[in-house]
Parts: sequence; C-alpha cells; structure tokens
Amino acid sequence: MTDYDVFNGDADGLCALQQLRLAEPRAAQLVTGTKRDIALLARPALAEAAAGDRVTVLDISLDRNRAALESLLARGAQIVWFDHHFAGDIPTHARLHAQIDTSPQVCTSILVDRHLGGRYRGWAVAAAFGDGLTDAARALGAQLALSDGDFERLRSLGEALNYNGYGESEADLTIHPAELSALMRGETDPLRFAAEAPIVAELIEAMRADLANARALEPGYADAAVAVYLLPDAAWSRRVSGTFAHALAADSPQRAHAVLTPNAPGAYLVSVRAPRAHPQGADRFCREFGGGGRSGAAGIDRLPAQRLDDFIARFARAFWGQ
Ligand SMILES: [Mn+2]
Repeated sequence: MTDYDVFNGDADGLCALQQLRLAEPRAAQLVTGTKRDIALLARPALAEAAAGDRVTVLDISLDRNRAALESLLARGAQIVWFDHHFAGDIPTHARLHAQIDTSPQVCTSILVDRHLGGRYRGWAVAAAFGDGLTDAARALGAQLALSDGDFERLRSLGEALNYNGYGESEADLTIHPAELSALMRGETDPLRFAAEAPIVAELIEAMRADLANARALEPGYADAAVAVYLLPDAAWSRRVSGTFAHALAADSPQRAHAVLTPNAPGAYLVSVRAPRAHPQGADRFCREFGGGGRSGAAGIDRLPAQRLDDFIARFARAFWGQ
C-alpha cells in the first residue's frame, strides 16, 4: 500500500498538508510543483496508484484534474480531496471524499482547519495570509489570542511560503515545495518555525531581493496613464513578475501597469493590472492578445516578441477609466 500526498506548492497547499500530517502522520510520496502547476494528478508518480493506495489531494482544481481522478478511481485508489477552486461536477463515488468550498473567504487550509476542529489553526492563519485572505486570516486568528506581532509574523511566513511557489518551472524556485514541506514536517507551531527555521529568513530575503531588482528597472514605456516594464530573462524575473505588478498597482493607483517577462524563446508572459482607482478592462484588453483573467488583474501566457510594439501602443491607447 502506498500513500500519496498531492498538493499545490504554495502556502495554502503546504499548510493544508502540514495540518493533516500533524493530525495523521504518514510517510507518503509527495507530489507537488510550482504554484502554477496544477495538473498534478496526471503526474507519472501516480501512474501505478491502484486499489489499497490512498491519495490525498490539496488546493488544486478537481475540474482541471478530472480525467486523472476518474482513472485513479477506476483503478481502485482511495481519494480525499480538499480545495477551494472551481470543481465543476463532483463525481459521486464511495472512494472519493471531497470537501470543496469555493466561497471567496475560504482557502484549502481553512477547510482543513474546519475538518480538524481547529487543532493546528496557526498554520491555517499563515496560509490564509499567503492566499491574500487578510480578513479571513484575522478572523481565524482572533480565536488564538495572538499579539499584533504574532499576526505580522504569521503574515510574513504565509507570504514567504506563497512567494516560493512563483516561477515558470521548478528550477526557478528557491526551494522545491516537497523539500520545504519536509522541513516543516512535525512542527506544530508556525511561530516557532518562522523564528527558528533558517529557510524562512532565506525565503523572506529572496522575496525582498527579487522585488528590489525589479524596482531598480526603468519602465520600457511610461506616461501619466500607463507604465510597461520589461523584465530580463532571469529566474528572479519569473518569480517576481506577479508580485511586482501588484506592488506597482499599489504605488500608483491611477495608472494601468503591464509587466512582461520572457518565458520562452521569443515570447513573454504578461501581467496586466488595471488602475486600482478604476479596476476595469484588464481582462478585455488581454483577450485581444489571446489572454484572459479578471477585470482588475489579467494576463497573457505567451505574447510573441514581434507583437511587443503593437502591445505597448495599444496598452497606451486603451481606455483605463480616467
Ligand atoms: Mn489556495
């Protein structure tokens, strides 16, 4: 019998697994990757999973893993699934136990916290901060009698664990999430982990250094209404692009921003943020280039380099609500 722990490589996935394995220790095979790598159930590591094997799946969309799930069920595996992403129809099956809740103030670690009756709640608070659910993190932490300083330490831990998941491939990450999970294993107190584990200070420093690199760049194009930044072809660029776009939007709420990062030969990954003051139109704009997203924040997966000038010209001309 083999156990598999399949989890998104961000703060939420890590902290969800942390709580479950504190409650029920298992020497499972870990299947994880970058934050953007969500097709985890189709990994070759699971190809042999069959009757008697137990598969725990955390913080990845059931809908995006449906075919692999059906195949695992057909092979007789037992599956437990916690998640807050779009799931579509959840198959009814005696060997599938799914706890899926897509409400906006919930993350996977909060669902696991509920399942365990709040036994390892500090880890769920860190995860909620990492997923950007500040209000949910504060509400959950209110039951723990945390000081303001403790809240800040859990926030910084959650953000650092989350930041480590960003990158185009596993080679871009400061530490592989499976290794990070192994360092966390057995620790009941996230505040002690934050204070004592050297990896936490390393992750916080990596995030600070990446952002400082990005902030040192001049925009490739800027006027009163928009700014476009072109990051160099480097691992730190691929880690920082989304965080940098977020920081720019917070700094200049009247401006629309685009951050372009080389992610393949002759192509860019593009993060677009509409002005914070009028968070409209980012998705519409990105669809012109085959991308998508939400009205305030959207993106393009592969912008061919030969369309760069056209992109900048149209971005500058687009109506951003001013
Ligand atoms: Mn999550």
